[in-house]
Amino acid sequence: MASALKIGIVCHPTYGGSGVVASELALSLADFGHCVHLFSHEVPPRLAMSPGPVQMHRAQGVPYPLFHSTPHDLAITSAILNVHREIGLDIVHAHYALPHAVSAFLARSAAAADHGRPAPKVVTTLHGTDITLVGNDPSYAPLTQFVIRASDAVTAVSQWLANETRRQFCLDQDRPCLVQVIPNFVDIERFHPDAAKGQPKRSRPRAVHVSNFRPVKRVPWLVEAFALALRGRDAELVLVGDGPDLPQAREIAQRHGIGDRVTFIGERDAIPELLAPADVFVLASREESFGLAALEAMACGTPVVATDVGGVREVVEDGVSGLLAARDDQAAFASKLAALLFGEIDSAAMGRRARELAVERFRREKIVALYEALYRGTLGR
Ligand code: GMT
Repeated sequence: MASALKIGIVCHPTYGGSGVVASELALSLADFGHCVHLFSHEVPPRLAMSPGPVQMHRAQGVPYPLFHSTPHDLAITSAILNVHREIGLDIVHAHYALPHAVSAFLARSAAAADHGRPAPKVVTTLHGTDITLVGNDPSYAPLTQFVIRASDAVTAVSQWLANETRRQFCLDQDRPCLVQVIPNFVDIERFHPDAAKGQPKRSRPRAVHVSNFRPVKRVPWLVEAFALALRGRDAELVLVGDGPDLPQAREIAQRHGIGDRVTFIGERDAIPELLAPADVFVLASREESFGLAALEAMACGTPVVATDVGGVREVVEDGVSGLLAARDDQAAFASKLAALLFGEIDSAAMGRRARELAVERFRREKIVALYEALYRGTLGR
């Protein structure tokens, strides 16, 4: 049997996206017998929900009057180094390039300078805005490029993101950087159509959306599209999450006279129970490298209506597991949404196909094995 690895995972403690992927990966690797330590400035919600044997290191740093803000990334670097000195980490896996790949790189450099046990290898997983909105800002771009090149292995969550990374950061022909695609994954037992079982029957069709309501998710645009889809018919839109665009989205619902059909229920842990009974999951992002919430909906047997941006088409197959609309075509988005809400297209049949595709392509065991193989390949064992 292959030996167990000692793995450090560094991530943002976010409700969605990279925080979910990193936490689920940590828990799965621990289930598979590896020794896993997770580093973040807070306990990520997905980790907090699980009794799994991952060792959590909450590294926040201390505030000091000279600091503009508390450099928690330096505290994370120190925490990684402490664990490495104690047990000898094989791998430090950074999720989201900044600041985590920098923390991992510094910890590797410091460990090498110890001249004790071998320094850990650094694996960096790119998630999306760490390349597109944050990483390529001129104030961060040189460092983003450096840590991508300095990592022992780099992965991206979609082919689209891998291409974007190469286009924006790997321009030097003499020093090519390899970016391997390892897509996100879903726990198909927890995210299951049965999560809808036992819930009271609804009187009207329902669309559901889950996000962090940042401008890139275009939640106000989505509420407008829902208003367009209704055209006098009755349906509801349930919005799960919180973030800066929530007040504007609420105001738009009121302005369109659909305040009683749009519900803002805030951040929830019961995501499968919210996704499974819905007729359609909606995602109207301006850009999206993958769309993890869409995959979770598919696993619950709920078809997706989404904007055709970034890596979304690698997750949602247009006409099979959902329907895609051009990014700024609100009328097309609305009519595809209406087709699934009001029975022009059989939402249950499309949902069944969505579930099959989620199981076939993105189930947890299949994708976690790819990470395991990458770690072993990087370590040469
Ligand atoms: O990059 C972000 O916007 C944040 C990130 C996160 O941490 O929530 O989301 C990204 O990573 C997710 C997990 O890999 C992907 O499913 C999302 O598509 C991606 N978001 C964007 O590209 C906007």
